[in-house]
Amino acid sequence: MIDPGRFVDHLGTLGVSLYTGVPDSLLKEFGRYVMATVPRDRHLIAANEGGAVAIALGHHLRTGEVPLVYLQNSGFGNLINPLLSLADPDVYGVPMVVLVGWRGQPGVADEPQHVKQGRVMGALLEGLDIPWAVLPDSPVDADACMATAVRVAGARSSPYVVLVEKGTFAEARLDDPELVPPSDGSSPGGDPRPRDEPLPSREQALITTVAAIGEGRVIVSTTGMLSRELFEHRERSSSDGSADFLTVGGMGHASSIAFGIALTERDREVWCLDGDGALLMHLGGLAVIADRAPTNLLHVVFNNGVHDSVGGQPTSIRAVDVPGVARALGYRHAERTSDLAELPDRIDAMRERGGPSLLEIRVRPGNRPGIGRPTRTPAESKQAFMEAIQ
Ligand SMILES: Cc1ncc(C[n+]2csc(CCOP(=O)(O)OP(=O)(O)O)c2C)c(N)n1
Repeated sequence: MIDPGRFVDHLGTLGVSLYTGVPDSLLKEFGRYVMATVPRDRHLIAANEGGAVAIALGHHLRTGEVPLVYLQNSGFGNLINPLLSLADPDVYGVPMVVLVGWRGQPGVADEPQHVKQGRVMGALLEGLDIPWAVLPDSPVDADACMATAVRVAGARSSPYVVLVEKGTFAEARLDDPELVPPSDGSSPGGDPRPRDEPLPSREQALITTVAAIGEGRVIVSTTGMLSRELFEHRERSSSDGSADFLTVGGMGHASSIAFGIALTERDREVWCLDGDGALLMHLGGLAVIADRAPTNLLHVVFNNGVHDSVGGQPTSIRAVDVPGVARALGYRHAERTSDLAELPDRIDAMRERGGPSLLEIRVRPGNRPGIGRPTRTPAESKQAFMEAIQ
């Protein structure tokens, strides 16, 4: 296993001076070390993976240095566009190392949404004509691998992808007094919320919301823990979850999926249950929703300020007025609460006024350990969903 501290320190000696990406559970310990030690202006959590490539590209244009982009392979599709049409040696030729958490690696059990992406990674990289390697899990070999990655990226003026298998990184040791704190004295990691604001958990807020929404409505839930909590809640309470569409992959697209349904589902409410990281990832979709203004589209954002599902890394939502953004993009109504007691009334008000309408619920980061995972296959869930909403 590799000590994240050793790994990041070594990257520093290789001249890597900027880190940007979207967090991944396989890279959680690497990310924890980066968050704790790299100054805020040298570590940016991007809204989506393509944005990370663009930030890295801009950094290179200004400094000539080799930046590092990190992500989970689910997000690889998001970065192919700027990678091929900007950074590639056939276009501008911009060196960068791209560290990719390899979910769904063949031979390693994983959830259905990761299996195909994991299986095609090698072939995909070959097809894209991008040099790549798998990070060895011995520290010395890993150092050599990263030295090659930085050298080849620089020599070819090209991105270089390094795939990271499950269990490669050991726990980050952050109690070392030698650790350099971020230069402005603030840690970008951790819970970004004021400590004195009492907030419900996402799971409590979700259960209260679903009860207030009631039976017979269409629900589209976002990627990550929230969909698992919804699934588990349905199982536990024996309530029918057939009209729930769990967006297990495609992070950031739950609201557009709900929109696609709402466009031809005029008689039934369509509820999107979203996360703040997901909302930011493809925020432009809200303008498209607002432009057509389906009155049955009702959007609830569970805002914990972090990418809770992959380790709790902060999103950039902290200073964002979410209802204000929704209204500015054309939603007819948008509000905020963190009070579960008033949630039923808020939900009723949304349906009475009609959509597109957004409710931001402020919740605290964190989840209960051991939350269940969908037991039906995605294909079975799709079938049940389509039958339920006919
Ligand atoms: C395109 C893409 N990028 C990254 C991921 C990995 N991932 C899964 S859930 C998640 C965090 C979601 O954060 P948020 O929407 O704020 O919801 P929370 O987990 O905090 O409830 C991430 C980064 C993914 N599945 N797809």
